[in-house]
Amino acid sequence: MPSRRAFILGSLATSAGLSPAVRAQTSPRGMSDDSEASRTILQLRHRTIEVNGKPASVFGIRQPDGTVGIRTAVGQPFHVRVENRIDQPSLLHWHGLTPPWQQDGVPGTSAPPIPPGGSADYDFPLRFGGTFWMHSHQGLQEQSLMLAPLIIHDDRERPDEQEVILMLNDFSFTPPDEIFAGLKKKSGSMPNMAGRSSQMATGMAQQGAAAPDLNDVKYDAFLANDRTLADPEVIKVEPGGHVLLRVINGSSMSNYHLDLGQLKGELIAVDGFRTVPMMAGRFPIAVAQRLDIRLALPREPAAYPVLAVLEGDRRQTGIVLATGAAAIARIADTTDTSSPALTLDLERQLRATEPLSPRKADRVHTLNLTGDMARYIWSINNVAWNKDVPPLPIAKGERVELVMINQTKMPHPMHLHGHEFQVVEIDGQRFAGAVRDTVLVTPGQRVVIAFDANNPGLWAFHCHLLYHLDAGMFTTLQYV
Ligand SMILES: [Cu+2]
Repeated sequence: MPSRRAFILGSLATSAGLSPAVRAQTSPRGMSDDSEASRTILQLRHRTIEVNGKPASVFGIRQPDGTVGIRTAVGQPFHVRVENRIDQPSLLHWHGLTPPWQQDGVPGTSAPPIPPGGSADYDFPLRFGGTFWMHSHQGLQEQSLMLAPLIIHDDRERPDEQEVILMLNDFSFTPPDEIFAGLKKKSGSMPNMAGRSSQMATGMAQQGAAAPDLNDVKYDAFLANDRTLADPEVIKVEPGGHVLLRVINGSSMSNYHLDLGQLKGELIAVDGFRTVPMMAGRFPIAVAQRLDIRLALPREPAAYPVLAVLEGDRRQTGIVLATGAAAIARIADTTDTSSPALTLDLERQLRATEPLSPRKADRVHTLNLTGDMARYIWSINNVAWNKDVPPLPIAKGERVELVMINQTKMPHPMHLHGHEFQVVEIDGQRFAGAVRDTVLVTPGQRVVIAFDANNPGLWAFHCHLLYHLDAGMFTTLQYV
């Protein structure tokens, strides 16, 4: 068993209203006071932001001094206490990290949720640096912004580089459970979904067939660091300076094209893992993915919008990088023309700088991504997940390949917990692609990922579109 001296003890903390006692109960045994003093506290809280001129009740993850999320460094232990200060159970998943499975934060799979007033402790080593994030895996809390950046600094950073974090979110004033109920109720009858129900009967999508279905939730706003383009965050940068832009797509359902405008950026990592650098002005980013992009700013004072355009749509959000006293022009929240759907063109070109060692797969699981739009049921191999679905068997030490075949007309960003994987094949073409934790599988296409079974336990594998996940596009893998 991996080190687990202080994993989730949420179940012990069920006596609500007794936070000091709960804290005492959850303190790991045998740990010194020094060690406890160095523990980073994350508080799950209610907060209010303003969206489209109206107050919006959302969640937030803050340290006691107000710091959002966590910035730490490789070599530091991940030594964290999560305190639940909201009025409902919650549990955080450390997206992209490889903790012991009991600390992975998936309710019902890794650990019970933390009750209101309770807390849970996390202790594990950080194996690698990069741009990661944390989000609730409890119910639909992620839609209400129970999420935050999780940045692990390492030696790829340059001393003269200014770090800029761009967190993207989709936002609705409709409560998430009503959004979900609406999707279930309306999916067969909405005018713009005419014909969907018959087409979506399992497995009808084919490569090159009709246009994909995109954006099945109609959002009120798209946020960049909690703000819209009506009042975007303006970040001061140095003329001629260097920026490391860490983009996190924390949206529940929305994929984007990141648009650097007149700048070009050097993509150096995806999902935290280094890739052979690539210069471009536009990059696709699917739900839950991250992009690390280096920018070299021109010497003239100017304002540089960094925008994210919703795929298949005209709506956009973003931030502004401003040098000196540059005037900031108002940026429209729609573009002139609709953007295309995300493709796998960039994914095919990405190459990991530290690929998995070449090896034949010891085990292959084929996972058809399936769905029934009429009933809004999403599934894997036509099984919508429930507690009776057995975990996919694998064994410790194996090289495992997961073959994902998207038989639906929607794109699915598929996420494996607890392991980094490598993209090794798209539509029959083998290559040593990016190492990452979330890969988009577009309609009709086949994507193969490989990983080493080096972190035993019970692990989630699922579509990261929140309502697809909740509707059943989820399964587990298990080994000891
Ligand atoms: Cu999906």
